[in-house]
Formats: sequence, structure tokens, C-alpha cells
Amino acid sequence: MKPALRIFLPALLCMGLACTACGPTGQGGGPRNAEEPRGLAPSEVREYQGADLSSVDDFRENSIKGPQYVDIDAYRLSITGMVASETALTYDEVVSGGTAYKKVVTLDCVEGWSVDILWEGVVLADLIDRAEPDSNATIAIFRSADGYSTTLPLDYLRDRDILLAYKMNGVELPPERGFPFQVVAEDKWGYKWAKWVTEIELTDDERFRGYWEQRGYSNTGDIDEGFTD
Ligand SMILES: Nc1nc2c(c(=O)[nH]1)N[C@H]1C(S)=C(S)[C@@H](COP(=O)(O)O)O[C@H]1N2
Ligand SMILES: [Mo]
Repeated sequence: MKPALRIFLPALLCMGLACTACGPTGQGGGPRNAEEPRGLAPSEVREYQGADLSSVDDFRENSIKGPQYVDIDAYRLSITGMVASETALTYDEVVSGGTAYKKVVTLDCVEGWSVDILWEGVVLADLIDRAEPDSNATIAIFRSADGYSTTLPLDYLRDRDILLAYKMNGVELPPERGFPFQVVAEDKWGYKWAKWVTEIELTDDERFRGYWEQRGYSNTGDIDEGFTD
């Protein structure tokens, strides 16, 4: 089966079963009901280019304050600190705000579990550049709706084209997984993967420590180094 069919077929079957009376839901340009169909499970991709993926449900919820439910109309991603023009981007402005790509990346939590997920997002450096960062800034502090914080070096973000993800396994991030955005901090421990990101503050303060880093986790957070300082 073609990959596209593998994704869409279950979705179509699902719509057919759950909503036989609704007719087409826009795909074929047919009539649309005033009300969106409800209760249709989004169809998650579980295989990509021959590799098996984990499910969005395979994560363990261990966030510091539990899931956050972000009001997307009020949502802004602020880019602050050592920048020439502080910027606040809406959801749509973030999603269309830079180069986008998708990639399978593994998230490893220090608790001993890991997940392989197809992430899709926008290059963080592109978003940051919109605020005209000071050339002396070296660190990005990520702050989140739950009061969480963590840091990543700007060079790492640029050199590795690190993503700010808006989709995982082909579906919008669920609230539990960090909707609207999670940082895909490749080769870093899970605590570097900020969820529910609301602010990116640029600084040259190398001593700044995020939430778990203040509590003894390594500041580099490199996966090959163990997570205690
Ligand atoms: N805002 C926020 N982001 C966060 C966390 C958190 O508590 N709050 N936990 C981190 C940790 S420890 C991990 S392992 C990953 C994945 O967490 P999840 O399984 O709860 O989705 O999110 C990271 N990002
Ligand atoms: Mo974690």
C-alpha cells in the first residue's frame, strides 16, 4: 500500500463508521456539515520509512504540574531577552515562521523509558532570528505554561536545525504531550524537551539553570553523558 493510503485509509474508514450521515468532510470538496464531526480518533502514523514508531500514548505523564490546556486563541510564543526586537508570535505565525521538516527522533527520559516518534515542526533558529538576536547571546531559555524552564545553547539549535514540533506521528500534539509546541532536543535527555513552550529568552548567562537542572540534573543534558552533574 502506498504510504499516503496507509495513513488516510484508516481515517476514512473511521469517518465512515462514526459519521455515516455526515457525508464527505471536506476532502473531496463535497458538502460540509455546519458542525464538525466529533469523537473521531486522529489517525496516528505508526510506521515511517520502514521503521516502527512508538505511540503518542507510550509516554509516561510525569510533568511537574500535569497536563496543561493552552487556549490557542490567546496563545503567544514570546521571544525576549537579548534581542533587538522582542517578538510575540501567534500559533499560525510559529507554524509558518521558518523552515519546516519532519524526522524520527527518540526521546529518552531519565526514568528509563524512551519513545521513537515522527516529529514535525519548524526550525527554532528561524523563529529566533525573527527577533534579531544580539550576537553575544549564547543560551536560549525555554519557559512553559506550567512554570517549567530549561536551556539549550544557541549554537546547538543552529548547527543541528533543532525543531519546535507541532505534530507527532502526523497528528497535532495532544495536550498531554505539550500542545501547541514541544522542543525536539535531539541527543538530549527528555527534560531538555520543553513542552507547552510560551517563551524563548536569549541570554549570555551561562550560570542559568532550568527546573530539573536546579535540582541536580546535568546542564548539558547530553544523552551520552548520564544525567547527574
Ligand atoms: N513544560 C514542561 N515540559 C516538560 C516537562 C515538564 O514537566 N513540563 N517534563 C520533561 C520531561 S522530564 C520529559 S521526559 C519530557 C516528556 O514528558 P511527557 O512524557 O510527560 O510528555 O517532557 C519534558 N518537558
Ligand atoms: Mo523525563
